[in-house]
Amino acid sequence: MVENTSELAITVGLQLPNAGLMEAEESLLELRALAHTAGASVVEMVVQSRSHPDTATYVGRGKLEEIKGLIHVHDAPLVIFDDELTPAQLRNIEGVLGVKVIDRTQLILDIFAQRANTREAQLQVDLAQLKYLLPRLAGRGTTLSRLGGGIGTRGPGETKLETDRRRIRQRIARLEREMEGIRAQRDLQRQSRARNAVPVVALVGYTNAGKSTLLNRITGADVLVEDQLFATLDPTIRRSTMPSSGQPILFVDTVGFIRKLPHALVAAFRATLEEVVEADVLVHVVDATAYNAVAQMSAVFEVLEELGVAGRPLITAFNKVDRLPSTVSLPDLLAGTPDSIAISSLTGAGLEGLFSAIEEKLGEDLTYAEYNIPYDQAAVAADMRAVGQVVEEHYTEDGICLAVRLPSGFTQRWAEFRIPSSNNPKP
Ligand SMILES: Nc1nc2c(ncn2[C@@H]2O[C@H](COP(=O)(O)OP(=O)(O)OP(=O)(O)O)[C@@H](O)[C@H]2O)c(=O)[nH]1
Ligand SMILES: [Mg+2]
Repeated sequence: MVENTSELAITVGLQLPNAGLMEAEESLLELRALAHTAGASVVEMVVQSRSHPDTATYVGRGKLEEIKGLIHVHDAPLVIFDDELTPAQLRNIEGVLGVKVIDRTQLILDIFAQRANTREAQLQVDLAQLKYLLPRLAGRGTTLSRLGGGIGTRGPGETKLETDRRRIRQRIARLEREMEGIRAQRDLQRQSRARNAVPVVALVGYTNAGKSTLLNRITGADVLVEDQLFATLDPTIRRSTMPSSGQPILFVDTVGFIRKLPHALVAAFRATLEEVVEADVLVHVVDATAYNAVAQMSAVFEVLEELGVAGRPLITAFNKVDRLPSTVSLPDLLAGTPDSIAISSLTGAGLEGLFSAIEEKLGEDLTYAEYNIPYDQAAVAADMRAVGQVVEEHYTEDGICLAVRLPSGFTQRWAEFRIPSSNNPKP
């Protein structure tokens, strides 16, 4: 859905005191890549060094006049700011510049809108867009007429975003109800997976790190792989088996993260990201060839924290080592990150190492307990034997008595069968 004729755009960012010029430039380069993904062509990148963003206009007034001049020089109809603007900033800047102004959040939302091609993804993006739009409607009577086309105006399944507050609220409520239905459906699927007692490994990481390539490589899946930001929006779950034990295992590929990922989007994608939240182990896929790999890693951790899974067992997989530039020291990367390994999803190098690391992580947090399982639920005992390490097993009048070490994800699941005070770890 990318336009044939790309919109010319000027990007604007700030260099704040606690950030180096490098960081500001990296952020703008990434903004340029995002703009390109959305179908814009960046003709000029403006950076201003400031102690803090101007509350009224983000950059200073003088800078704004300078940008106005650049708009004239390039005949550029679009200006993109590198941070989320407040409703007031957006209004003021549009007033001065007189062209379409969007911020990083809107740009990311726009890319998601272009790429959403399942009902669930569309719902989630719609919801995020409407929530972004709602507080920004006031006083934009004239500029709203521009919601006719181009970047920042696309909504999935809609030709035109609603402009009336009351109707937007109604639509948000309706979408939230519909999301609730999808969430319930996903819950059921997860519960059935849980009953099947298969551990889940989620692939997480920065956009374009190679998560989908890794999933395809491991499971023979057929997920779209592209040298583009946000190729994947919908989670894909595929079954594989541990090469050593034959133990079944599920891999989940999901949406990539990025710096300054809009909160509205994280919130809206909650249903999708539940798959990550429920995972037993996270594999953090890092593009080791990225010039800003370390910054990308911390951006990923920020989102993991927001999802409440920062403490989950995690393996870092430095990917794309088949084409590592000479400037990157792999030993340094590995030494600086606990539980990390080097892989190439493209060539398959290092994948046995990845599997053993996963196996180790899954086994690390085994919790010992004793369970009494009624005979009419013998399937539960079979599941326990499959995922855990049985220490002792005998049959009583009431049922099957199992002393077993289970991965922590499973202890909660079978808590109803646990024999009270049987949690003292056995030597
Ligand atoms: N050289 C090399 N390229 C790789 C490797 N893994 C992935 N790539 C390339 O990196 C690009 C992004 O790969 P994807 O698998 O789509 O990345 P992703 O993490 O799923 O990206 P999003 O879905 O956008 O979050 C593609 O062009 C892949 O071919 C690798 O090990 N080596
Ligand atoms: Mg992907």
